Amino acid sequence: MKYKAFQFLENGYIEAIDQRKLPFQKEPFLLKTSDDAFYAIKEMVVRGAGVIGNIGAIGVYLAALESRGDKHHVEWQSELLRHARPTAVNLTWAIDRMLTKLKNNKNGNSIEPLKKEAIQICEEDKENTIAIGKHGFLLIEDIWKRNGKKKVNILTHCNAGYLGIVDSGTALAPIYEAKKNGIDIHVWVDETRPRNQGSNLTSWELSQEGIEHTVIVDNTGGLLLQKKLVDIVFVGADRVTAKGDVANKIGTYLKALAAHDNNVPFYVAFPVSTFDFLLSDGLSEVEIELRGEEEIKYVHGLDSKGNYKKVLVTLADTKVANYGFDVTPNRLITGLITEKGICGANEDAIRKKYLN
Ligand code: RUB
Repeated sequence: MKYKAFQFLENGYIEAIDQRKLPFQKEPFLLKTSDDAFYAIKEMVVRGAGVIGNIGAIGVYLAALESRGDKHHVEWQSELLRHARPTAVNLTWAIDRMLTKLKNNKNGNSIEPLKKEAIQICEEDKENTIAIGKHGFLLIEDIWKRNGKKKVNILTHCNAGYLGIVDSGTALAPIYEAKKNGIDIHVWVDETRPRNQGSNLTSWELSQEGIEHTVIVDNTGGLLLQKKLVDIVFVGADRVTAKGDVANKIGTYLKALAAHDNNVPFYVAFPVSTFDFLLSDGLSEVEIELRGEEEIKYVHGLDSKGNYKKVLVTLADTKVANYGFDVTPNRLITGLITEKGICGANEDAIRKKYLN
């Protein structure tokens, strides 16, 4: 099975694109053990809620591969994988699915059933993101028709494209669909400090697809929204509560506030597996990942001679705080796009659509 962010190899191992090196180098990262999968998630070799879930599931399969039939090893490694990163619910969701498969597997060898289940999870994401693209596209098409078929300007934050979820992305899926349907689009890409998923990954993806885009620093969105240079905002999600609060990359909330203040529609796109129906109030209940100081203190890139460099951008002993995610309250969100369609970000609409 071959996806844009990773592929299953003939020998049973997995090869992922090392996202830490994009857009400057496209290098493979080989996953042979469940520890490799843990490392890849923790160190953000791979990232994005969907792909974290996929690699988590693959990690459980790799644990079976290395276990010599020891079920406890698979269970132990699964618990390690579950805690590799805390905010995206897709990781724990995928691990639970794999553990259920392991528990229900009655014939001794669990390697093949677990491999099949991991592939099944990836295939479902693939189908779901195609559907998300089609639903979200209707919103872009509507704006395009209403503005006299002029260019549609879209703002996005972080990377919720095919590097984040196989194989069409979530926030970027409607954009890919619009391009396919010949609609003139332009994407404002938030740089997304500190790890620059926007300037490094989203801009790389959009370049690969030939989609016009402009990278902006994270504080620019407010001005663009005030000046009516943005028609619609699409972001992804790491965890969505039963009342529609959304945890996503740090800075998402500020974009939602600015969009709300300027009456610009703000949509969140994600597969149903990103819902955490056990939670209600996102701000008090979602665990926000705190990451290391290095990500803020250093930036990575090429120098004028084209050499890859890591550069300190603050005094080495300066205190920094690196919150990875924030929570956008449902009142700021125009709608939620999943594979099942679009609904309001409120408890009633969500219950009606997903829990009945
Ligand atoms: C990624 C991020 C993405 C969501 C949705 O954060 O916040 O917007 O995970 O991703 P990080 P997707 O880079 O820290 O993992 O829709 O691609 O699953």
